[in-house]
Amino acid sequence: MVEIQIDPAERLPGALPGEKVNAALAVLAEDGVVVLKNSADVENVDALGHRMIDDLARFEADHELANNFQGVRQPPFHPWLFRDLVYNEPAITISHRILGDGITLTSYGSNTAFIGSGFQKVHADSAAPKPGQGPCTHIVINVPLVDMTLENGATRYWPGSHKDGRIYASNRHPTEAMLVEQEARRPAEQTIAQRGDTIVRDMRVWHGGVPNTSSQHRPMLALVHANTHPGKGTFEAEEGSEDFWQHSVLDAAPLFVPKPIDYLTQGHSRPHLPPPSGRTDLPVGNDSQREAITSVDHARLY
Ligand SMILES: O=C(O)CCC(=O)C(=O)O
Repeated sequence: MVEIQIDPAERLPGALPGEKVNAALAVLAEDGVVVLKNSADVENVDALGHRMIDDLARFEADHELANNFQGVRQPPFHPWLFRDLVYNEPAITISHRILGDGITLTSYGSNTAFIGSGFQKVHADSAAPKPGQGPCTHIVINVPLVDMTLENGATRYWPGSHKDGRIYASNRHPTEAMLVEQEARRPAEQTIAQRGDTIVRDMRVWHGGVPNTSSQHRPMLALVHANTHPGKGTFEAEEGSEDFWQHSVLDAAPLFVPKPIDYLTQGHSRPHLPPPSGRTDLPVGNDSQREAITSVDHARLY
């Protein structure tokens, strides 16, 4: 996995030097994944990471830890919203260059490899773009909240698999034969990364969670950038945090929920709205939310 070192001064808006932007773009075009080393403040990572580990301990005292890899979500309210984690400037500079103007943050979720978790089915999170949709439609910024190691389940991915056009919106799982072919072309790697790093991934890349054999849960933020404006309400945030979800390049589409928000029982960060009456075949939410949600519908991948 290719790593690009980010100096603290380069974390400011627009401060990433052109040669590092170009290097990251070249790696994303070739591999589909790049790590921006030291691009976020470790103190903020640890503050949120400790809070999530505490939340998980409280939650699992009287709940089953199911829904592996979507995990238990991070608190979407102050003081747990950190600018350099949610709006990581080096990562935004790169996704903006690929996705173009008019990009939207459509989720504020997490993937947690629980202790003892197994393999997740290999999948891509998005399909090939249609003509006119640009080189790709979705990029995810993963922020590890603990160091990601072979033992605790650093995500497995197949470099270059985003160039294989045989993934469709209706079925984002490569077949066994496709995996054998891809493995021969370029074998799988794992996202070994440290606290303070951000992992930028073209969401067409084939990937999947792997077992966490360590004694600690492995939380990781998942921030989806889309090249569309899907309308408001693609993820839940608590009322009172409205001021936070503003950025000059990356629009955001939260549904603001009255306090106290029930963030621990959600799948990813999707709204908790009931389906329209009589319909059980559709994801929750209204029409525009459903459209946004189904375009990156992690829940259907399991
Ligand atoms: O948690 C992981 O390691 C991978 C999960 C993931 O990327 C996904 O569910 O799309």
